[in-house]
Amino acid sequence: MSLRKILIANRGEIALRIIRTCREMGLRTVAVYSEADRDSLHVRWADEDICIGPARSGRSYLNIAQILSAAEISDADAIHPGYGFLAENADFADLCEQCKIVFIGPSGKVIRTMGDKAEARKAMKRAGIPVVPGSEGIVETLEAARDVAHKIGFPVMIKASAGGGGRGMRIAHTEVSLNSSFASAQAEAEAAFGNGGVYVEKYIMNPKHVEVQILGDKKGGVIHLGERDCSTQRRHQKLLEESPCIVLDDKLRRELCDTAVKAAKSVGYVGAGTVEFLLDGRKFYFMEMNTRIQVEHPVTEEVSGLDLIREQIRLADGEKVPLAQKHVRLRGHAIEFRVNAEDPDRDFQPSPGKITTFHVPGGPGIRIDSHIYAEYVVPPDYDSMLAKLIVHAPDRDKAIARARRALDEFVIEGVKTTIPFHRKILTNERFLSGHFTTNLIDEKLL
Ligand code: MV4
Repeated sequence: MSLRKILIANRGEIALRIIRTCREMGLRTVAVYSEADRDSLHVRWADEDICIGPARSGRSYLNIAQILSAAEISDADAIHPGYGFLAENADFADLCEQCKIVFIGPSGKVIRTMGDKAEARKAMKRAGIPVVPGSEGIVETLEAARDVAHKIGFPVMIKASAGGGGRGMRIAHTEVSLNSSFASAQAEAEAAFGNGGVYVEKYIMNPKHVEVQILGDKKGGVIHLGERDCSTQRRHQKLLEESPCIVLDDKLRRELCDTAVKAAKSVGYVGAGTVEFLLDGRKFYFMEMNTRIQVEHPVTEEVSGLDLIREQIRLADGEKVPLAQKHVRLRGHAIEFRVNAEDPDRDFQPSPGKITTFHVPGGPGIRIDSHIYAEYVVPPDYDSMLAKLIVHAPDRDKAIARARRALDEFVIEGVKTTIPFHRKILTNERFLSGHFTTNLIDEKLL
């Protein structure tokens, strides 16, 4: 290992998660923090800490000059960006390289290609990866959008090329609705991303959202660590994720995972990444590639037995993938529940404030990744995730029983949380059957 000191350009549970692995690897850590995070555990746990600005993330956790200065001052040789903030900022990855600081993630070039969804679609199509029928790249005019729609048939989906996460996205069931939604998708994309480019795809009704975890090294080696089913979302926010996806049989799983490996190899992917697919019966289509460690990575850690942060650091340092594909063993079933400071009875409104009681579940097969503690004040400035509960058991039924037990033990007082909502999901018949799709929560079927 040529690295000695890692700066963590993030906060909250993921900053703690990265520090934990660094300590196990004997690496020194540098925390950066905003004025709102002075009392955070990541500041206390790191070997060194540097304040990088006020609460507003634009001036702290997204402030590239400030973070690179902190790395320079502390003599860090690498930066781990975590997820969110600068994790998928290609310019930041390039600047790290120019400053001779190792960016723990793929190259700026790969981040840039995958960040442009129309570009990514083109690159994948060229590599022989199945994509949803649709336009060749950006669609500039309503007339061109109509031509594509007539070729592939309605319903269609208009998507922002700079997007992801639902903004600048429209569904059109008819030509009349396409006429009005095309311009509004462009306008929303321009407002949200400063880039009004949109493309058109066939709208897949009731898909499953299944994603494959991959690891790639600098020698061109790529392996997968199985899939996660992330279909349980509300307004494009994931609520829980699980592995494996139980509607896949061995043959379909092999096809899906091999396709993800092929996709990663085609772009020379280095590091940990995720290839997202829409699954429609036995057909699957490439949707996006995430070039970061994801919130839900612990689900894959539990079934694979690997430490994905450790692997990210090793791969960034030029080492090979940790094992051959044939030696990857995926065991049992894992589910992650995101516990947010939100009020499920009030349309999931954020509920920041002081935590008065924090009692976490324990026992076999339970993992909690969290940065909060009793008396901690949840600031209103950042996302509302308080904790992740990850359960692991020999099969899905046992994982669900374990989750029910753990959610009953879990006590967080002082703020409203999504714990009661998770208890309710675990009584929903469609969820229990495994045959739920992305529409389960948004259509108020629950
Ligand atoms: C789709 C789709 C159906 N057909 N694309 C949502 C977020 C963005 N990354 C892409 N998304 C979708 N793209 C086609 N051609 C349905 C969705 C979608 C969705 C995807 C995953 C998880 C939840 C979702 C909820 C609504 C829509």
